Amino acid sequence: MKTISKTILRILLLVGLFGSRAVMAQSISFETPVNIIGSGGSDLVACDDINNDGLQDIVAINGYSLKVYLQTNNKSISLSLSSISYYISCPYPGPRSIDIGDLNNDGRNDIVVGFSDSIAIFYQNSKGTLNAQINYATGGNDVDAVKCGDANNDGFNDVAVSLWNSTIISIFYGSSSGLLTKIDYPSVQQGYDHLDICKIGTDTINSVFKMCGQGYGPLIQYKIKTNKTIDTTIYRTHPPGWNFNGFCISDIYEKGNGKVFASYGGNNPACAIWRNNLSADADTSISIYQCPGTMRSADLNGDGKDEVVVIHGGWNNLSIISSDSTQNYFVWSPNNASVNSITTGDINNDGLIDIITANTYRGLTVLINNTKHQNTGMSKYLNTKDNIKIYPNPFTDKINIESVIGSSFVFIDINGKIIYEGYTKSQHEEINIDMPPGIYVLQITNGEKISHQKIVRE
Ligand SMILES: [Ca+2]
Ligand SMILES: [Ca+2]
Ligand SMILES: [Ca+2]
Ligand SMILES: [Ca+2]
Repeated sequence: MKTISKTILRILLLVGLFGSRAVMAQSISFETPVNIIGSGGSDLVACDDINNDGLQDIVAINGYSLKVYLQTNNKSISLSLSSISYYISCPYPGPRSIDIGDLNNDGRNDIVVGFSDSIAIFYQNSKGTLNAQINYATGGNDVDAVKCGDANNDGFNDVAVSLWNSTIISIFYGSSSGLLTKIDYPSVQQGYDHLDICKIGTDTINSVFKMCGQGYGPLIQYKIKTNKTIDTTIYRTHPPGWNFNGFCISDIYEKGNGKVFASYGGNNPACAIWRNNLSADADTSISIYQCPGTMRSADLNGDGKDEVVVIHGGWNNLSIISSDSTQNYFVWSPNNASVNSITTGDINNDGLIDIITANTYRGLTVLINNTKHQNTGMSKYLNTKDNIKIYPNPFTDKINIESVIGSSFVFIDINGKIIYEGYTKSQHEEINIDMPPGIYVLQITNGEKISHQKIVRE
C-alpha cells in the first residue's frame, strides 16, 4: 500500500510541477456581483462551516440579529427566507466584531461576538444549530476587535480581544475542558483595532497581531510562549503622519513565507509591505485605490500562494494585490473602518475562494470566483484547512476525506499510536473505521504538504 501511495504521490507532484511551469499567471475574475440580502443590511460578516457538514457558510450581523446562511448541497447559499436568525443580547450600540472558531474543543465551530464590556460565544450543538449566547466579561468597556486562533500554540483555540482606547490586550485561553481563562497584556492605547492570530515569515508557530487604527499607533506582534507569558513584542510603524487602516500577513511572493501588508492614507493612499525584512519599518510600498481599509489574505487562483484583498470603504471598489500586479473590482461600498466588513470562503463548493463584503444598508455583496484553476495538474483546490476537507467532525463510524487523489492518511491517538492508515483512491473518500470514542489527530500527506487536524470520534 505504501509503495503504491508513494508512486502516485510522485506522479502527482511531477504533474503539478509541470503544470505550474506550463501555465502563465492569469488574472483573477468573478461573476457579476450579487446582492444576496437585498434589504435589512449587514454590519459585520464572517465565513466558515457552522453546521458541521464540511460546506462553508456565511454569518452576518445586522443590528442585534445574527443571521446564518447555510450552504446547501446544491452548491448555493440559501437566501434570506431560509436563513436562521439568533438574537444577540447586548447594550447599545450593539455588536462591534465577530469571528468563528472551535472554542470548546468539540470539533464544531462556534461564533464569538464582541460588544460593550463582553464577548458572547454561541456554541454550536450536535444538531448544527447554535446554543444561547454565553457572555464572558472582558474587565473593560468598548470591545473593538475579536479574533479566534491558537495564540500560544498549545493546540487549543483562544480568543484575542482588544478594547477601544485601552492599555491592554486580553486573551481568553482555551483548554481541553473548553473553559476559557483570560490574561491581560500591555498594549498601546488606541482604537479602530484590527487583530489576527497567524504565522509570519517562515515561522511554524502563530503570533498575535494588533493593528492600532488611530493616533498613529503601531502594528504590534506578540510572540507568546505555550505557558502564556510573552516571549517577544515587535512594533512596526508606518510613514509619519498616517494611520494604519488595515493589515494582513500574506505569502504572495513565496509559498509559506508570509510578509506584512498594511494599508494607509485617504486621498494619497498606499500599501506598505515588509518584504525583505520584518523589522520596524516597511521596505516597500505600492500605490493603491482611494481609502484602502480592511485587508484579507486568501489564495484566489489556486496556485498555493495567497493574494491580498483590500476594501475601499465608502467606494464601490476592492483591490486584489498579487505578486506582479494590483487589480480593481466593483463591489457595493463596503462598510468603512470595520474589521469585519469583508470575509473570504468557498461558498459554492467549487474549490475557488469567493469574497463577501458587508454594507449596513444594502446587505451582503458576493463575488463568486470564476478564475480558471492555474494548478490544473493537482485537481481542485479546496478552501479548508490546508486545502483538505474532513467531515463530519465529530464522527461516529464513517468519516469523509476530500483531498488530492493519492493523499496518504494516518489516524493517531492521543498516545501517538497509529490506529489506522491508508491513501485516498478518489477525491472524495468515505472511510468506515471502528475506533474507540476520543480525540485523534488525522495526518494527511498531500504532495509535499503535511496537514494535521484534530478529530473527535463520538
Ligand atoms: Ca456548512
Ligand atoms: Ca465548538
Ligand atoms: Ca491556545
Ligand atoms: Ca467558490
